[in-house]
Amino acid sequence: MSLRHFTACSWASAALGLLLLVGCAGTDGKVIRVACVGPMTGEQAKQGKDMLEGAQLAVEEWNAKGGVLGKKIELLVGDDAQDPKQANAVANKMFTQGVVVIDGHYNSSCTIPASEVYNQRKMVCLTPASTNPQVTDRKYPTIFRVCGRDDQQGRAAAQWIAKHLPGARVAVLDDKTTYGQGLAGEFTKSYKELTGKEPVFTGVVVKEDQDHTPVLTNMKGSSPDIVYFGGLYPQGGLIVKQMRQLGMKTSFMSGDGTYDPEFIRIAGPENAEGSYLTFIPDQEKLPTAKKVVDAYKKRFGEVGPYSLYSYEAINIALQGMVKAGSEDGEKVAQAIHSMAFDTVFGPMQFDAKGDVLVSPYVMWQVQGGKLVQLPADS
Ligand code: ABU
Repeated sequence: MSLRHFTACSWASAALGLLLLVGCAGTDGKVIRVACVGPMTGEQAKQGKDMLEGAQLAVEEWNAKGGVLGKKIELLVGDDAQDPKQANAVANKMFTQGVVVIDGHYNSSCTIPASEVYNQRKMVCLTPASTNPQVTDRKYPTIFRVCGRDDQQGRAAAQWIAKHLPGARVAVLDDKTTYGQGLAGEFTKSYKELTGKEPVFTGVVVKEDQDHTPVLTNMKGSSPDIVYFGGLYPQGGLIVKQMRQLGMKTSFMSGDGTYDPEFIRIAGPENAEGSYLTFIPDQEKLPTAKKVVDAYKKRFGEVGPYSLYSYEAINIALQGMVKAGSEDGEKVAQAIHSMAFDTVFGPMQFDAKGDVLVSPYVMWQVQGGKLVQLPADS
């Protein structure tokens, strides 16, 4: 497999220590280019690495079987640095490179603007991780989402609180990002519907800040029993750490963007203990995933939250290409819409918007310094 990496502005050494080799020319027609695009550098680089490893595994498997349409698959890597403008630039750069399939992005705030480019250029894009509803609500025919949506996971969190902590005083924080604000909004909407109550406090953290104690001090004055956070693990970890430094015993709940062992490391295991996070059921325990999980661990080590979604984003796109018998983005997308896929997550099909038909969310909790899936009835 040939692996290439660029940033939008300049060729540079890659996040994973890979060297850049690509010029500005498109493919010579002898290979099919696909790209994994996400935050390969910066505080979310762990997510980019997870996505890339999943994509690498899938491409290696396809190439071992002879590739697609008689051609080898070439995997390019794009770093959007979690920045919407950079995401847009990388999207355009991928088009000029002759890339026909995008596995990305991670951040909804990147996938949404970049998918304007992919839609215009008729490139197939499957995001493995962007959960904001807008990604697919625009109904662009070549844009797909392999994971679930924030209206689903926000509601799952609110249902859990309504059932298990009915008398709790609930605060809501978000990080003002497309994802964080959207998720907190979906949670709040469902929480109000289900309980008839308002949050006792709402506030925002500035993603770029390291010190969230001003807003947490304000929140402390409302004496919340639990805070729901719309945002990602770097900020989630700091919020929990700083709540404990302020002497707050307030429980913490968040979503898939905080679901990562890095959350526990940043917060500190004692501080994170008991925190709740919504995510899918344990993917490593799925019988359908065993072979791929074993291969992934042997090749890369621990499976990340979105490693396998990235793996399947590539597989689905290439199966669509085989069925279409063409690299044409519109034809591949039509094929994907018409197909049922056997994936590591089980059977997968897409609705007219490009969302998966089934996307379960369950509650996880930090117990003994690890993420543990709670039983369905707990
Ligand atoms: N769903 C978590 C990844 C972040 C995002 O959707 O923006």
